[in-house]
Amino acid sequence: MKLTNRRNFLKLLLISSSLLVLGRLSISEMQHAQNGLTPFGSWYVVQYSQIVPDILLNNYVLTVDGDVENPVQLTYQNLLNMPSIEVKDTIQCVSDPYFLRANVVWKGVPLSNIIEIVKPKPSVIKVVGYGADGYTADLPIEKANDPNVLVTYMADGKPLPQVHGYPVRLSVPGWWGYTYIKWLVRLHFTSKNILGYWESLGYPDYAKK
Ligand SMILES: Nc1nc2c(c(=O)[nH]1)N[C@H]1C(S)=C(S)[C@@H](COP(=O)(O)O)O[C@H]1N2
Ligand SMILES: [Mo]
Repeated sequence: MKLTNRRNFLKLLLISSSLLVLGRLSISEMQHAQNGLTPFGSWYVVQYSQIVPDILLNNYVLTVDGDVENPVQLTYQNLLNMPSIEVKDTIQCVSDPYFLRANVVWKGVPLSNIIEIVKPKPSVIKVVGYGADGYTADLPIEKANDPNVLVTYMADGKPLPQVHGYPVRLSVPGWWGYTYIKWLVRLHFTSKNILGYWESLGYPDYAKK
């Protein structure tokens, strides 16, 4: 092969192989890349046990109780009927070397709206959240009132993938991933200084990144 032919051949090879790579990206993945979002469903998974709860929508109930005037039990449909917002966010594990983070658009009900409904007593200092896997994390009441903290039921316009907390999780923009309780089933308002799972092991209770 002549040198120029060889160059052209190599060029062609390069072009066709990059086309192949492009061909593997779906349209939604390209849109994600444009938005700076992590391809849907391919972000990192961290959980403290082997259990991945399998929750049926019809059985789903979020219990909101504790030192409140008006405890409530919210079904999935109740949550869908409440005002919601979308927040673009980076979820990031506290032990992230570089890959335990993902850019996601969350959709859900601001926790502050639920706080208005249940009316915590003035003595309340914490909200302790429980996952169906037994996981817990706590939020100081000031952070719970942050309008971007969501009781989340969608990621990137789709229902949450099961490993990421289907059907409902908490998202806490600006704070470490361990506060983003997956498979969220209970929010307990308390006047005691209760610590969640990682918080009780020494991770910051005020989990600002
Ligand atoms: N129920 C439950 N929620 C949880 C956890 C868990 O073990 N159980 N792990 C937390 C931690 S440490 C992180 S970093 C994030 C990871 O969320 P992801 O798996 O959706 O990326 O979930 C948080 N929420
Ligand atoms: Mo984490």
